This record gives sequence, structure tokens and C-alpha cells, in this order.
Amino acid sequence: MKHFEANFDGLVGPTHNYAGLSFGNVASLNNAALTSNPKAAAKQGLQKAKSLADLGMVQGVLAPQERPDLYTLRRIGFSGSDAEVLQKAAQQAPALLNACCSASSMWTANAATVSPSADTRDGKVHFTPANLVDKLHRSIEPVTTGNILQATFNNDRHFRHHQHLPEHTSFGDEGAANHTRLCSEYGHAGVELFVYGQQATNPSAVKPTKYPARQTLEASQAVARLHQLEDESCVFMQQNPDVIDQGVFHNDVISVGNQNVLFYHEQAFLNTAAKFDEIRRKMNTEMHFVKVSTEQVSIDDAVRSYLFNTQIITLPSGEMAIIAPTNCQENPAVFAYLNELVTLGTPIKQVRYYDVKQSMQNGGGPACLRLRVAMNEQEVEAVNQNTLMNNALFTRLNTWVDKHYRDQLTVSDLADPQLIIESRTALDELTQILKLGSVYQFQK
Ligand code: SUG
Repeated sequence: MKHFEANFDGLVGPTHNYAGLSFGNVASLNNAALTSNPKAAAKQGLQKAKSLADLGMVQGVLAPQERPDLYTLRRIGFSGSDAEVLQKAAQQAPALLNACCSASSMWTANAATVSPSADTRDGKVHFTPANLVDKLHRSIEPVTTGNILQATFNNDRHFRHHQHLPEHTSFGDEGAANHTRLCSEYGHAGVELFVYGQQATNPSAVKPTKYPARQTLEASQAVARLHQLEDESCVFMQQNPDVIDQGVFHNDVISVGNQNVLFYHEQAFLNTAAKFDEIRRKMNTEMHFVKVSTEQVSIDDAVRSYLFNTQIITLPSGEMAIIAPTNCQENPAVFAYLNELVTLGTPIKQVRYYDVKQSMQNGGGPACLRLRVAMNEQEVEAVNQNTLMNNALFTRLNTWVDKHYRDQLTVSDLADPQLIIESRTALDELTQILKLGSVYQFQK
């Protein structure tokens, strides 16, 4: 049977904006209050997704969330008509309104952690939506994320959906951004590498001092239990707190894996040598640890360019390619490094650059925009086929974006009552295009 690693990219929602909501995410803070272009953002994302489909990859899309989130605004006491709720929130608590308007669900690397059937005891693909408790604007995503995942992977025989972890900082969970699956072939049992930022139940354990460590060891362990993974196929590794304090807010900003390749910065982890030995022992195949030194690329350049927020994909030819943001081309040290990398004799043979600047300005690179789901042929067939990228869906979604999205949005536009009408109209039509059923509260 054939096996694939599919990428499910988050569609950028109609309220994509720059509100500086993510403390610890340097791009988000630096670009706060910039004017965004939701239409361009959505089209950049679609173009990347379509390009991967054209390369022969299995590529899907995940629907965005409904924003502004009027349900949360009502839950915290703003009342009246939709327009009144928005207006009162804008006047009395603008920061809370901004949090309820973010299009952050586009970064589907944070939608969930996924374990393929080859790794799980019951032979199903397991999904646990991330609770994202560290950031208010993201903590309102998991319930709808769960609805969207269930409508996309809607077959009980093959897919198992869990509830998100308890909503407490002890279980801070950021999903696949802190999880990498290593394997020889996608269909063979692999090693799931969980990278955490801190231990919640051990206050004396080392952790960052300036910026938050969003992922806890306790959350990673809970996901491994839920997903029925064997101890022998899990490795729990701590992210270096010093790099979190330099803006590496997720592990996928400092390392990325694919099959038996782990591409990482030398400062990415704690206890690197011992943990790599554990990975080597638990893998039943040769590992390629591709290390980038500080001399080659500084942490600052890695954070600015998102060298490690690239996707490493295995092309149908068997060759590996890196999918990088154009920001990597614009950074001289990183561009020189990537040009050299493809000549080094590692499995990575090509680099392809895509412009995802609208997302990058909020700290979301190519890898943030996708959720990986390794599947066999039968499982791919069991996916909601209307969510899979092809020429027809690409054209349809571009037309849909052209019809409903604005080409300029500022934070002061977020209280515009027309925006909620535009957003709901767009999402209602999208659920018909993707045949998702009623995944949004306004449809229930
Ligand atoms: O959670 N940015 C996102 C970026 C997520 C990137 N994802 C991965 N690395 N996998 C975050 O910090 C910024 C929103 C704003 O400021 O308006 C934001 O949420």
C-alpha cells in the first residue's frame, strides 16, 4: 500500500490583521498596527498549497474560524446587537476586541497534534486539537478547530478525534509546532519527538526568563498517552530556554524534520547529544541530523528569515526539497547557507521559495501554515475529498477570496459591523465549497 505525508494548509480568514497579540513572537510585536492585506494573504497561502499539489504532494486545506468572535465577547459581558457588542468592546476593551478578531487559526501547525496509524496501538490516525492557552486570542480556537478537523477527517474507522487538553497553563499545548514525527517510510512505525519549553509540575526545572514557554512536558505526555503511543516510540526533549528568550516561541522556528532527517540549529535543544542518542536507538533506520551552527546562521537571522520554519518534503521522485519563505532569499547568510546545503550530500537536494510575507509579518512561515497528516491510501480516500487541493478547488477558492476579502484592514476596522457580515457570508459559502456541514456557531 502507498503512504503519503499530506499537508493541510490553513486558509487565511477574512480578518487577517496585525494587532501585536503574541508576546514572545518578535514579528507579531514588531509589525503591530501595520495595515494588512487579507486578500493577498489568502492568495499567498493558496499559491503555496497549490504549488505543493502541483509537485505531486497530497495537499488539503482547513477552513478558518469565524471572527470577530462575538460569542466570546458576549460571554465576557458585552451585550446588545452584533454591532453594539463590537462598538462597546471597541470603546471599553479594545485589546479584548483585537483578541477576538485574529485570523490566527491560519497557522494550522498549531491546530492539533497528529499521530499516524502506523504509530498508534489501535491503528487509527489520532488528532488532539491544541488548547493554545498561552495566548488569549488563540485559546478561543480549539472547539471550532475540533469541529473543522472532524468535518475534514470524517471517518470513524480511520480517524480518532480527542478533546483538547484541560485549559490550564500546566497543559499548555501548541500542537504540531512542537511535535515532529521521524520515520524511515511514512507507513512504517516511527519515533514521535515532542519538544517542550517547560515542566509545569517541577518549578525548579529550567525555563525561559523573558518570554513564555508555551508548551509543557505534561501536555506532550498527555497527548502521547491519548494517542496510544508506545514509550519506545516517543522522545521528549526540552527546547533551549535561551532561544525561547530570543524569539523562538515554537520549536518549528528552530528545527524541522522529515522522515529520517532532522534539520536543526545547534542551540535548539537542551541535552542534545543524549537525546539524539535516544532517537537513534529508538529509530530502526539511519538518522541524518543536519546541524546549522551559530557561525553559519545566528539565532537572530534564523528568527528573521524563518530558515527552520521551512517544510522539508519528500517529492514523488524520492528526493527531499525545502519549501522556504522568500525571506530566506533576502537574508544573505541564510541564502548562502541554503545554496550550500543542497550540495552537502544530505537527503535535501532542492530549495523552493514562496512568498508568504503577509503571514510572515505575524510570525507564521510556510511550516506554520500547514498541519501534516501521514496517511495510507485508504486513509487518504476516507478524507473529505472536497478539501483536497486540485486545479478546480484552487480556481474556486481564488474566486471566493476575490469576492469576499478586503485588500486592506487596520486594527481600527475591526469594530466595523460590516466585517462580521462579510466574514459570515464568506464562511457560509466556504462550508458549501468544502462540504463541511455546519462547523461554525453562527450556522447552528
Ligand atoms: O501564535 N502569531 C502566531 C504565529 C504562529 C506561528 N506558528 C508556528 N510557529 N507553528 C502565534 O504567535 C500573531 C497575531 C497578531 O499579533 O495579530 C499570532 O498569533
